[in-house]
Amino acid sequence: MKLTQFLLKNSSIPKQALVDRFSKFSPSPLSMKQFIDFGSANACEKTSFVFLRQELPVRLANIMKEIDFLPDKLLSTPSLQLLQSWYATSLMELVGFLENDPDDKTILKKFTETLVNVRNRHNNVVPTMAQGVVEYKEAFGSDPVTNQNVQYFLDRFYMSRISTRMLMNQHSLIFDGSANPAHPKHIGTIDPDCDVTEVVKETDEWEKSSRLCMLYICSHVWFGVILSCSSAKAPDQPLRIVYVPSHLYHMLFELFKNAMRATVETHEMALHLPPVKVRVSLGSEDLTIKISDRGGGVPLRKIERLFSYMYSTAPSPVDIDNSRNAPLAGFGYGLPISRLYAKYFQGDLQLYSMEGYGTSAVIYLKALSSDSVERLPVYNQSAIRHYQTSNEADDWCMPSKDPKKLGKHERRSQ
Ligand code: W6P
Repeated sequence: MKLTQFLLKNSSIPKQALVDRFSKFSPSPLSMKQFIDFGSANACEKTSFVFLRQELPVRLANIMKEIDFLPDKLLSTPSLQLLQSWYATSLMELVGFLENDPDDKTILKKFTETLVNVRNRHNNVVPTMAQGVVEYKEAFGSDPVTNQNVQYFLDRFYMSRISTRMLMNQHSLIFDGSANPAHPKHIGTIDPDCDVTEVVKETDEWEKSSRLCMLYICSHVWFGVILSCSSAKAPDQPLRIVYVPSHLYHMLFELFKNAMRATVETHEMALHLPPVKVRVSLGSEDLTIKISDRGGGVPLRKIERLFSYMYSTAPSPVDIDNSRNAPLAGFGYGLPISRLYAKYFQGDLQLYSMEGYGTSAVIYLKALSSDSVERLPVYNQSAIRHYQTSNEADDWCMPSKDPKKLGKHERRSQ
């Protein structure tokens, strides 16, 4: 009997033993070069299989350990129970391949099928987790400390998910035997010559033709996107990097959506909307994309919230009542997850806003494939410390809400 079947049938072997065993390994981040090597001339399905049957359980087990640190009241929600069962099942299915012969072609085929199964099983992880957070928030509220913990966890949890999906997609796309006819040069999801400017144009086209065309037509207002490119070394050349176009598209789409929404909402009566300006620049280290709108901006105090998982799920009734005055309510997970995509290969996504004027969203990507290495969470003592010490009081003074109390120097107990 195979180990998987054995484990599935014998609850006497606790799955916890597997989680413990594989969480002791640190995940091994791959560079773009390694991703490309797995799928190039020297592509070897056997090597990829031997790597993944160990690495995927390691990445799953590392994050499963962190799930255990969530508040009990969140863990006990049906959403989190379901989600944990998906992780446990997938871990067991993958571990089942550890004792198989890598030279057996049928095993390799079965492994690819399993990867597709695992990926599909986890398709709804993001909304399921979000549902759990909503349920928790409705029942127990959302204090700053919980928000901070949930933020720390979900950034790591979703980053882990992005990474395992990347691994599974690469293997299944490269070794399913058929090249990508639309993009013969792509290696799985990676474009070794990703023309960033082209992806910007595609995103803009899509955004205009779908979501906002109603607005354009109804209000007879036109607004455009002005795109400029610059490269220090090779002016007028396409700006190319090794990248995953779908990740770039995801980030750009989210930022365009927000920029256009802000523009339309702050210029409702205007005949001409100020254009969204995009600048792409390739330097020796960074490929930077700046998307600037004149949509009225966001006060600094509220910027962090745009990235908050807890404050952006299910707007409270107050937000709904104020929705006319709160154009930026209900952002969902778009921004925080876009930032994770940027960070996944050592980039970043930042917002610079001037309240009363507009906002610039900047995506930083690594220009060199040798710098593009996966950024992965690891379950270790420092991670544990994060979950255990965040109940301490803040070490910065609270500004007094009531100026009359100034000078009384009350000590607030936290
Ligand atoms: C805004 C708020 C925002 C978020 C992200 C990107 C652009 C913008 N513009 O007003």
